Amino acid sequence: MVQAEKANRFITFDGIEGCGKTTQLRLAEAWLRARGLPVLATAEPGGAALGLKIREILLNRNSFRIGPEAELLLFSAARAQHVAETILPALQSGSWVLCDRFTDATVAYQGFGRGIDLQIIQTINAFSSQGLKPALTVLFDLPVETGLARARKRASNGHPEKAEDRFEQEDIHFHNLVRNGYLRLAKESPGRFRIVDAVGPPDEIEHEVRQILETFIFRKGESQ
Ligand code: Z5A
Repeated sequence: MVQAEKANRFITFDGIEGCGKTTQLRLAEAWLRARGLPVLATAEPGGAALGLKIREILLNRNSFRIGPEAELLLFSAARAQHVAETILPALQSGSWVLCDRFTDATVAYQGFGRGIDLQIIQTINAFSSQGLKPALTVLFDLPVETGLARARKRASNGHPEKAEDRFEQEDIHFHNLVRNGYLRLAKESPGRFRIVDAVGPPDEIEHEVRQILETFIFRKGESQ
């Protein structure tokens, strides 16, 4: 297992569809690099060759039927490889790791969204992540209608790889269950979560994210 001090460098960005976390993760990566920190930016599902293959299966709306249990195990298999092959080696080498979604997404989508028993998910999450937990999670929160509208606008703006996927086809009720699930997780772990209001313009949100990272990374004196 990675040393505790190095695991403190594991930061996740999460939230509902279209919340802007991917945009903000890229901005944060560039900002931290410019400040001289070694950074790995990665994403789930994906982040390793196996994960990318599983991602194709999971997100393709034309694919065969995938039930909730199989969906949970596919996300978890992708994570197991991602953690072993990509995240832990980067932490061991002293990098800061910024990860777009992690175990909280499984609790929010497969647990609160699909209704799978949360205890089972916690057990599988602990196994697939080798017990690795984010030291900091930035949760981008906004109404589901706003997030889905952004995702659809992007799909219609020439990003076929982002065309409406299996999750975007779910109804508003499903996405509200997921959003409320994230908010409940944040309430249960206030020391780890920072909630960012994701409704405003990207530059305002970027400013807030920088303040969060500034406090977490630099004021703790852990930048070396
Ligand atoms: N999933 C799961 O069920 N269980 C799991 O364990 C894991 C994942 C790990 C991953 O799909 C799906 O897998 C996800 C949950 C599920 N599905 N859903 N829903 P993905 O990786 O393809 O998609 P995503 O994770 O949902 O993220 P995304 O599509 O990349 O979107 P985003 O990160 O939330 O936002 P974005 O890409 O930064 O921005 C979206 C658009 O909005 C884009 O055109 C931006 O230019 C625009 N944008 C960004 N910020 C703003 C602001 N502030 N104002 C206006 N417009 C903005």
